[in-house]
Amino acid sequence: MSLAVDFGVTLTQHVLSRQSRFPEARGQFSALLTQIGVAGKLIAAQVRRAGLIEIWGATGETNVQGETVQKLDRIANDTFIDVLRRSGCVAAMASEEEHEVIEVPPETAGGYVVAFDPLDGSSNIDANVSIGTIFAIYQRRSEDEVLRSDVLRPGREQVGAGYIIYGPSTVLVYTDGQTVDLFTLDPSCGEFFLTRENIKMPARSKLLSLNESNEPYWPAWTRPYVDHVKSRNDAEKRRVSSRHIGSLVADFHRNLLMGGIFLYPADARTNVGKLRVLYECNPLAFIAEVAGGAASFGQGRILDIEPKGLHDRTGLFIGPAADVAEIEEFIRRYSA
Ligand code: FDP
Repeated sequence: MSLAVDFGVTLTQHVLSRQSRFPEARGQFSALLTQIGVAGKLIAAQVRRAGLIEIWGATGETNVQGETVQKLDRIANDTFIDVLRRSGCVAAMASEEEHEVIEVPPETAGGYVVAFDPLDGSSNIDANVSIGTIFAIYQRRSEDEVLRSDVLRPGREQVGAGYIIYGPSTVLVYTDGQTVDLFTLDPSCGEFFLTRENIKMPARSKLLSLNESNEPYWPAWTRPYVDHVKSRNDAEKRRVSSRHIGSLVADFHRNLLMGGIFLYPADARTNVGKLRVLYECNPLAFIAEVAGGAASFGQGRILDIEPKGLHDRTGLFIGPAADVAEIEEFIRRYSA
């Protein structure tokens, strides 16, 4: 009789089992996801110790977007870059924290390109609120030197995407374009185990996530849409509750599991929106679509945006497909 405890399937076992479905696969995608898991564990360890070793707070610098850089932003960025650079799987990276494309020397370059936000929701760090790393994976296009077109491409070309949330537990969610699967870190043995398979987004929203204090800057359709959602009443049994953390990745994760719509419209302050196409919107949009949901910039799919710059921004509406379609309808009606 075996006395081994069955902890279940690890992240590496799961990605390797997927790889066996593709006879031509060389194992590099599986290795890359395993390495992303390693980076996630290293970042999670730092996040957990942050208060103890005084790495809360700002570095005193601002990043390429003019935002305050938190010490943990810098640590997460450097950790992710270091692990992926040594992985042998990656030719180039784009990070929220870096001006330019990060190239990997040809001797150690691999077949993938990764765009990432090392620590999303960083204005929440000092309050011990959930934050996370978001990543998008593309197959390298160029053969010799890395080109900007390896990185500046529409999200529909992603071959994988995911995020790691550092919350009450550390979870890693990823899609390979077939299913969305969730792994939870067991801190006692330092391993991610599969805890939810083939996640599907609930068909209609029960939750509404947006920053309502931006109302003075909203485009004309937003207030009527929000009123319309709030007017779903008890008689319809579809009352909606407000849930907004202010960490996109954590808001998205909760909405994915529980059914919610997240909105961040392009508003009068910039006319282009706040959230970044390459490493925030694209990976979450890919996950949303594979889970049966949708993501729009108002006039079309997030995944069809052709980015011009590494740090391009957009409006984002992401959640159940019916709710995203309803927002697009409001936008059409108010711009006619
Ligand atoms: P943060 O500025 O704290 O890093 O894009 C980053 C982001 O957080 C998202 O995670 C979050 O949803 C959004 O910005 C919050 O912006 P507002 O404060 O303007 O609502």
